[in-house]
Amino acid sequence: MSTVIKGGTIVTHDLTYKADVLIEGGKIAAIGPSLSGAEVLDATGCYIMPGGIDPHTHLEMPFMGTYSTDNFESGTRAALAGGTTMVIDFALPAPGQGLLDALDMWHNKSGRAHCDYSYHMAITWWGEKVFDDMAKVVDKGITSFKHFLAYKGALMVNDDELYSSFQRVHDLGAIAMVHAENGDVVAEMSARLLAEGNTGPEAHAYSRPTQVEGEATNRAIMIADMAGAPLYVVHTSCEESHEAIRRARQQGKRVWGEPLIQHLTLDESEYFNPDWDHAARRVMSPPFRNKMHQDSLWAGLSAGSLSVVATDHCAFSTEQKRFGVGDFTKIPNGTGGLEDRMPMLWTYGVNTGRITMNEFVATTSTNAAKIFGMYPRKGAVAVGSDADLVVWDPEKEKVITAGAQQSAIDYNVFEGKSVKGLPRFTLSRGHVAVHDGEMRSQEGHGKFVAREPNGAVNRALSQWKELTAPRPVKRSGIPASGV
Ligand code: DUC
Ligand code: ZN
Ligand code: ZN
Ligand code: ZN
Repeated sequence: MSTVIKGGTIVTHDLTYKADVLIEGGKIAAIGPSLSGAEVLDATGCYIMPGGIDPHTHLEMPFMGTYSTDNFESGTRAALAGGTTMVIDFALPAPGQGLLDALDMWHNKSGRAHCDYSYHMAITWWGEKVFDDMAKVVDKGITSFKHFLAYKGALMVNDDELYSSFQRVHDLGAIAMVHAENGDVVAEMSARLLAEGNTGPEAHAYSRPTQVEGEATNRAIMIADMAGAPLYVVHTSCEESHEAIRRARQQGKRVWGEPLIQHLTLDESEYFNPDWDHAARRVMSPPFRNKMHQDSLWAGLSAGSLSVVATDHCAFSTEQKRFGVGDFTKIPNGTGGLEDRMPMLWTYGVNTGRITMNEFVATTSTNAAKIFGMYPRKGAVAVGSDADLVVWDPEKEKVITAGAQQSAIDYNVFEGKSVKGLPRFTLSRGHVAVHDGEMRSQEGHGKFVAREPNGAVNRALSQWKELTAPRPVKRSGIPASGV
């Protein structure tokens, strides 16, 4: 069956123009004036954009003694409701577990997905088995490897492991990713805060000041540079981290930064709410920051020094958050946002004039597709691309409430916020998954997307690697003076 989207204005990362879009077999078959098809979707007054790609989610993630509540079923349903048509989740091997085993576990979870998905592979321990498995994982289309510099004693890797893994990433033509917080310092600060009787959720923010993020970002960039690996820094939340990324990019290094919609629109005052549940529900790492840092992130999106807006969607119920009553270090870290990312960014970014519509498309979709090796199959409105599209109504409004959301948790960190700009239609490979807020998505419709290694950007980040590559020195004899 063919579908035509008529009467809208196409918005891509670089172009804005009026045209119809014809879809056949789940792909874009034609773009032009006066197209016809069996099913007609009216896009009058709307923008036709690539569906969103959220390259940072944790669905049904085993973490801090529990599992994040949104799984691939509810999480991808929430994604589609908000205009996002693809997620990239993180496969997390347990210590000692092989990467292919972990991959199987994630494939078992994702069968119920409503939209397409892929994974990044986390490197949570180091050894010969991991080294070998990394090549097999790349062959299966997983071309990005995530490293945690935080969560000491759990997910954290040390610098020697980080350097070894980054070298392997370079050799495989893959991309390194990093959660940049200094886990040793966070552990020390947390212990001290608890010992001093600071047990509430606000102490979570005190335990992770911006310096721990700035230090780890700088460190990861330098180690990636020595290994010659391109580096994607997840959840950049503050100026210190942004500054390191900005500087690296100016130097020609292949480094990308990813602010989250939560950090762009919610600030640290959330942790000082007298309601314990309110504050604990917003505990995530890194924590929310002050306005100065928020301004830095917004500036980075328009300047191009920050590339992708994601969510780190990792949703825990209030009941799960209460594991941390009396000890903030036991509050499961994570917040939701999949359904709200695009409406919130449109409302607070495009409607305020902070970013353009084209920058909106770049940062919610196209840049992620390019960085993670699936452009133009995803992230594009182009003939031959998957028909993962959102028909965006800039006049449609709503107030965000937990009661009306797709996510399975019992609250929403954006509760009460008004948004203007919502999907009229969300299409997953040509299938109408959402029509004016009404869900028509299908459980199990989502497919795994294998990704390409990113050869074009897989170069040593600077001259450093070439200059320091070991070269045996030929000497003619032992100096007489013994120098
Ligand atoms: N941060 C969170 O808040 N949750 C999941 C993992 C992470 O890094
Ligand atoms: Zn993280
Ligand atoms: Zn994360
Ligand atoms: Zn259909």
